[in-house]
Amino acid sequence: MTTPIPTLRALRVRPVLVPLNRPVVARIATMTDWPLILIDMETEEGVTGLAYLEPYVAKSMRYLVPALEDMGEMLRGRPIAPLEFYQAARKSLHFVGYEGLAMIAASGLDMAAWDTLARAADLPLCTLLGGTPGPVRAYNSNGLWLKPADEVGAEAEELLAEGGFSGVKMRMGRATIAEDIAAHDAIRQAIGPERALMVDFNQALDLGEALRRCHAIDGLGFEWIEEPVLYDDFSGYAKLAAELKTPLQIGENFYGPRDMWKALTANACDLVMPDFMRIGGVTGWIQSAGLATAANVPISTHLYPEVGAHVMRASETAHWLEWQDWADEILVRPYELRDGDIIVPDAPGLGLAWDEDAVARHLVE
Ligand code: SMN
Ligand code: MG
Repeated sequence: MTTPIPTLRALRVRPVLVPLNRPVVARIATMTDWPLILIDMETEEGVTGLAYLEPYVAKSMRYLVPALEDMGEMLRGRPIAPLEFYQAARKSLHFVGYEGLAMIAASGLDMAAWDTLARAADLPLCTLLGGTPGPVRAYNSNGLWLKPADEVGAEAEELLAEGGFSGVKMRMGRATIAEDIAAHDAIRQAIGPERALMVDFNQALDLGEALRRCHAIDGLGFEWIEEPVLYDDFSGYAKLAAELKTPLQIGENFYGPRDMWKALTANACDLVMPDFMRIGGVTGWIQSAGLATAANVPISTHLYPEVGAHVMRASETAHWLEWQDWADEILVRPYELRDGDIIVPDAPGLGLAWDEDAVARHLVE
């Protein structure tokens, strides 16, 4: 062996809570702050890998932080091997849940392990995965929550201008279809006919209402319709996918690649967008990207734009990266945006560094 693989010494795990510039107002929840769990994977050799989790619910950090610390303890002294760590982490908690919090903790460990390995190899993560650093097409998902129609046009223009984006995502699920369509009309008026517009219902509807609303918006030229019904109602999704012209998008609530396989074999969607803390980190993503390639289904990312940018450079059916800036507050150098693309930096690993002053300000004691 020519390159020594570093050995895990300890995991440092810190919960922080950062303010959101534009509060999340969706049918699923309203959020003004955003929890982040910072994971530093320290090795005996001095290389430290960094990753974060964003588990939505601040209180959940009280359970996830000790779970991660236990995983670090369990793996202490072992050479950094992301797949083996992922399997050991999942096995350690499978009696109390193969999905949910257990999977989220394993995913955080996995992302840190991949960053550590890539830093030790002195390669960008995407290079280690078979790709190259470079641009990834992104849409801005940083707003257009459930606001009145007279407020969303100006916000859509702002969102496009934040990075020269060629796409934005709006949310639907207002009290009436008429209000949802009025919001769409205002946004389309503001962004013009060429830009991609995605719509996310955040699981707001029952199947009857989803059939009504999705048919009502089916001719509006949306890039995709996302999660109109409960995330695991694959038979409902199969019915919607069969009826609609607009591509149906799901996947942020797939817990592991097997969920994606079930959705694809049930014809429950046209597009997939796994989330890194639920799909199983980088390991789960790469396995899922293989499924998407085999099924010839476009794959997009959900949250985690930095990890997303790397894996998209190594995914054959890469579609759209979801961009938001929710972790920027604690990052020294958020990734650059150029003409609607996010740029993967030519730096070892993910190339992240914590802004320790900001971390100290937002640390949850
Ligand atoms: C979403 C993400 C994070 C918080 C609320 C809603 C949404 C998305 O489902 O796809 O961005
Ligand atoms: Mg969504």
